[in-house]
Formats: sequence, C-alpha cells, structure tokens
Amino acid sequence: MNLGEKNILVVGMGKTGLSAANYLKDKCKTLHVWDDNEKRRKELKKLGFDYLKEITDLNFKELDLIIWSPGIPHTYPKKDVSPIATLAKKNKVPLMSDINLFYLLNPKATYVGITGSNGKSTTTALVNHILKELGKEVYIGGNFGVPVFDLPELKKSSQIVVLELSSYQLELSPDLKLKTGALINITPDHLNRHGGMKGYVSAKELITRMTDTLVYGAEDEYTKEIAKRFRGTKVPVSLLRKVKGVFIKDQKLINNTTVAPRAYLDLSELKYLKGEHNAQNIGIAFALVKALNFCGRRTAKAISTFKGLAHRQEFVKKVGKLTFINDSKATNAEATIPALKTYDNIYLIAGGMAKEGGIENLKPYMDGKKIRGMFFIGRDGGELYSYAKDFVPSVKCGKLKKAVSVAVKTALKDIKTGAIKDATILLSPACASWDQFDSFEHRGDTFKELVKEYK
Ligand code: UMA
Repeated sequence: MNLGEKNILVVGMGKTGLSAANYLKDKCKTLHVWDDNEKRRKELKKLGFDYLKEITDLNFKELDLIIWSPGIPHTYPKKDVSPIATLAKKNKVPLMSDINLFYLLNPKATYVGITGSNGKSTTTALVNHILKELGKEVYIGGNFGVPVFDLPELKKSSQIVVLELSSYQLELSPDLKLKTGALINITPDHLNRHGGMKGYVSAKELITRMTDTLVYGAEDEYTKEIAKRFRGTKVPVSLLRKVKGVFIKDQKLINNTTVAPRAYLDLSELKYLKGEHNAQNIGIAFALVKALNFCGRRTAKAISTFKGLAHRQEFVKKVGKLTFINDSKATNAEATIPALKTYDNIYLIAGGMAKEGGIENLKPYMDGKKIRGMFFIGRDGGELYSYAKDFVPSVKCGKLKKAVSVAVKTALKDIKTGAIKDATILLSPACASWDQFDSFEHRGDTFKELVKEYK
C-alpha cells in the first residue's frame, strides 16, 4: 500500500487512534482525525492535528480509508451506531483496525494471534515471554494494551508479533494473516456490540479465516463447533482427555502432535502459574509455540520462569507458612472465583465498590475451610461483611493496611493451633477500587508494598 496516495480518517483518538495517527501524520496524503468528545478534539488540535467542528465538514467521497478504534460501535447496538460508520458505508469507504493496516504495511513479519473470552492477556504475555527466552525478536501488541503502531516497522519473517485480538479487532481486520492463531474459549461477553451471542461467536470465528493453524480449547462447545468447520491444521488443547494435540494428564503437559505423546512439563512443580485456567493458558501457549516449530523442551523451560501478569493471581512472596497473592485485577465477584479455585486455606481481603450482586457468587467457597476468613475494606466493606459473617469468620477492617495485618494475625493463629499447616493471604477484592485507590493497579501495588513488611 502506498500511503503517500491515501486520504485517511482516524476515528476515536484514545490509545489506538493516537498511536495510528502519530505514525500516519507525515506519511499519508492527508490525515484527518475525529473523536466524538469535543474536549479531546480540542486537545488534539494543540498536538498539531487538524480540527473538525462537525464530521459532516469532511468530504467522505475523497476518503480512501478509515482507521476505526475498536471501542466504537459500527454495527450494534443499532441505536448507538456511529453516524460516521453510516456515512462511510454510503460512500463506500472501508473501515479497518490499526492492526489490519499495520499488517498491510508490514506483511513480512510473522504474526501469532490469540483470542477467547478469558485468559487471552495471560496467554499472549506467556507466548511473548517464551519467544523472548528462545532468543527471538518478538513484539507484543493489540488488545493487550500496546497499539501496534507503537511497534517499529518490521521487514523480516524472523520478527514475530504476538497479538491479543478482541472480537472488536477481529471484525475490523479482514486482511490479517496469522501463522498460528488460538481460540481459547467462548463465554458470553460484549453481547450488545455483536447483536447477541450468535454475533459474538461469529466475530470470534473470524480468527479461523486468518490463520493456517488453529489452536483451540477442546472443552468448549463453541470452540469445538468452530474447529469442526476449520479446514487448516487443528491443534486441540484439553485438560480432560487425550487428544491429537496438547493435553494435560496427572498434571503433566503432554504434546501429542507428533508420532508419540511426550511429556514436557510437570504443572505441579510450577511456582507461578497455578490453577486450572492457567493450565489451559499454558497448553495453548505451548501449542502455539510448537506450531511455529520451536523446541518443546526449551519452551517448557521458559514456561516455568513466567511470573504471570501483575495483579492477576500474582505471586508476591512466601514467608514461612504464609503465601501472599495479589489478585487486585478481580474487580467483580466472578473474577475472584479462579483464585478461590486455585488456593486452599484462604484469608481473603475483599471490598471496595461492590458490583450488582455483591459477593453472593462467592458463597460456595465461604465454608470456613476453603475461605477461612474474610477481611473487608472500602466503601461497601460494611455491607459485604454483614452478608459474609453468617458463613465465614469475618472482620470489618476499613483500610487495606489493617486488613493485611488482621489477615496475617488470624492465619498465624490458625497455624499455631494446628487447624491448618499453611495459609494463603489473598487480595482478590471482587470490587472496583476507585473509592480508596486510583486504579486496581494502585490497589495491587499498595498491597505489595504493605507485604514487604512481613519478613
Ligand atoms: N470514542 C468516540 N466515539 C464513541 C466511543 C468512543 O469517539 O462512540 C472515543 C473516545 O472518546 C476515546 C476513544 O474513542 O477517545 C477510545 O477508543 P477505544 O474505546 O477504541 O479505546 P482505545 O483507547 O483505543 O483502546 C483500545 C481497546 N479498547 C476497547 O476495545 C474498548 C483496548 O482494549 C486496547 O488495549 C487498545 O485499544 C489497544 O490499542 C481494552 C478493552 O477493554 C483493554 N478491550 C475489551 C476487552 O478486553 O474486553 C475489548
């Protein structure tokens, strides 16, 4: 594509739009930018971009291309569809993601794509980590939070881009070609934006049009159906049964894509990536890297040194019989459940700004055994305490500092009395953080700071 001949409009000037516009500004024939937020448009003018008072001031007939930010509705919900999408359709101007354009400009690099409803960020980061450990030149981008135009120009197939792809980005990337792609799982998400579950599943299925090899979670009904329709090389990943792909049996990661099954890794020996959902992420990451023809043994070794993503069941430290885990990313009760499944003898620090339903979803774990104690903080801590105290020993602590100290004291007492041998002090608040912190990252970092005191 010769950018010098193109008149381009970038719509949405958040992370994606700004990154693309910064790249394009000296390269295309004309560049226009638009954000529905008037204040943002004024800020952009100060940054040297053109200023449009109304989008209708632009002659759409002269546009060649629109780079569309993923968060802006263009098909559903019907009532929220951006009028720019309607104008583009009327004037036959194609919409595409930044990722699609980046690919068209850098087609020689090797692309690996990962999508799914859950686990895609961890899997993307894990694949990136493995490839780095294998000494490859690797870049991470996409929904993960790094817009692709923040990456350098790529000219060689030895340069690998690992992309986390959301359903929004898949819909807008018709030209993208992946060497290997993964569809981890599908559970209902973003249904408004896709006109319902059918539309969401169809958006996820688009990954099969982009990839030569499809790695997929074999337990999921939707992904299994999608894989049946896929005509390329398929690599199922299963936690439950032997498949002609990658599977996990007795905690061993087994590669069965070659002549005979071979175990590569004992998941029970991993220090960092714990739990069933991580076992699946590991299986998917292993299969993706193996499909690129890299060494299985070195891949397995690299997996064992991956510390996971910050604030997602992040191992902070072990002091004597206490293990401290930061799962601050859990901003609703559903998101706290994976951590509860992973650990035992949990002393759970929760609270903040509760979501609808509070912590009712956690009730099956509030049996005094799995969760041994709950320590509540934040705006809705009192209300959550009133609910929890009937099921599990609970304390209203207010601030995080107090919650950590009371949780530690309670756990040590239980260890001393012989009720338990070891304990997990888990920050997994099941609530938003903004009442006491700037963000969930700030909350998690504060926890890690407080934990430093325990030696
Ligand atoms: N805007 C409009 N009109 C609208 C809506 C928004 O002009 O109708 C403007 C806003 O004023 C804002 C900009 O568009 O200035 C925001 O664009 P965006 O929502 O596409 O967000 P970005 O900052 O570009 O971030 C996007 C992804 N966000 C979404 O898909 C909602 C980020 O994923 C991604 O990391 C980033 O691109 C990388 O380039 C976040 C996300 O929540 C993490 N993703 C969803 C998810 O994971 O579930 C899909």
